[in-house]
Parts: sequence; structure tokens; C-alpha cells
Amino acid sequence: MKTSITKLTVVIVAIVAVTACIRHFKSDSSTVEIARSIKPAIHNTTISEMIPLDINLPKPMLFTEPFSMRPVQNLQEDYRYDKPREPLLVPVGTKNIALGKPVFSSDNEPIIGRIEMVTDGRKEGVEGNYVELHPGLQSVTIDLLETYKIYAIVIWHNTRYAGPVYFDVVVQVADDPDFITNLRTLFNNDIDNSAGFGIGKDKHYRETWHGKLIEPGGSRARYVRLYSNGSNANEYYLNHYVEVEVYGKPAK
Ligand SMILES: [Ca+2]
Ligand SMILES: [Ca+2]
Repeated sequence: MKTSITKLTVVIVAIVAVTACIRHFKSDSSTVEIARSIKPAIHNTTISEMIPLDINLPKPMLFTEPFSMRPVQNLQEDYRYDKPREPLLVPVGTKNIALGKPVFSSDNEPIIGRIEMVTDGRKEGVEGNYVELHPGLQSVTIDLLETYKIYAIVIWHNTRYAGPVYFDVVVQVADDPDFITNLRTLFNNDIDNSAGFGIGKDKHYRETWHGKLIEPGGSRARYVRLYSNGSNANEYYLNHYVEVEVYGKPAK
């Protein structure tokens, strides 16, 4: 009797060990998925300290459809053309920490406008209120000047008319201006890896006055970099930015 109980115990222990091994290897294989965007949870903040993020939107704009000089795959259908966004809860004291901060770009001599327009706080869809970068993959990088916990990034590529889809939108944060230390990719819709950051799993989206909201969940970083590679609105792969807002709190 004693022997059979011992045998049974050995069998149970063996089964538990094998199950644990399988779980371990399963979780390992899921972590090597290429370029999966990070969506960390907000830690150490109680519900009572959270308030809805107040995003100041530009005026609604004319919607243009259909037009497409380049085909769009993997398009998000709910592009919030006329409905308000679900409120995003952020910690009290969260504000736009990108406003007026320095911006540098892969294109030092934009075709239209100036790089500083990315963080100048102006986002109405009028002429002379945007920067147009040369064709192909280009980036803008915002230096927040110190490390922040980032809860939201809102991107307006175009507020003159709604509808265009920009390609290879990749949003990254890092601790250094060369994007080597603690590099994290928060958003990537580059479906063919032409930008070289891995195959993006996020969807293409249409530009509207609501902007594109990305939720980094409190990621700590000093630098925010955004890539794009033209839009479907013209055949010249031109890149545009009206405004980028980064909402956060000092990390200290
Ligand atoms: Ca602006
Ligand atoms: Ca691509």
C-alpha cells in the first residue's frame, strides 16, 4: 500500500513538472513574436487618482472618400469619423509634456513648414500650419528634456481633410537620442517590414481631427520618435505632421 502511494506521488510530481515545462516553453515562444507592440498596464496607481484625459481637438474637417493613390491593407474600419473617443483614464497631473519641446528630424530641410511645428501647440487644419517632409521613410524625434512616465501619445499627420492613411507609422520611445538604450516600439503598422523594425501588427488608420491615440501605459522615456512613409493621398510618398502630443508626468 505504502509503495503504491509513493509510486502515485512520483507520477503526480512528474505530471506537474512536465506541465510546468510546457507552460514555460509556450510563454518563451510567445515572447519572440516579431515587433509586437507593447501595451504595459499602469502600475501603482489607484482608481481614485485617475481622471479622463482632456485632449483639445482641432475643428472637424471635410471627409474625403474614396480616394487612394496607393492600396491600403489591414485598415482599421472604426476610424471615429464622427463619434467621440472613449475617455482614457490617466493619473491626476498628467499633461502634454511635448508642448514647445525640441524636435529633430531625418529631414533637416522640410519642403513646407518647420520641424518645430510638430510641438508648437497649433493643429487647426489651415494652410501654413503643418510641416511637409521629403518622400520616403522619414522620422521626427521629440526630446522631452527629462524622463517622464508616458500615458498617451496623440498624432495628427493631417488636419486639413480627413481620410488619408499614412504608411509605416512606427512609434518608439527610448532613453537616448540614438534610440539604443531601452528602446521600445509602442506602435507599428509597417506590414511588410520595409522600415526595418519588424512586421507591424497594428492596423492602418485614417486621419481625422481626433488624431491617433497611442496608450503607452506609463512607459518611462525621454525621447519619442515617429516614423512615416507617405500616405495614400498622393503618389509622391510625402510625409506630414501637424502636431504630436505626449501626455505624461515626471518619472521621479
Ligand atoms: Ca503644430
Ligand atoms: Ca511598409
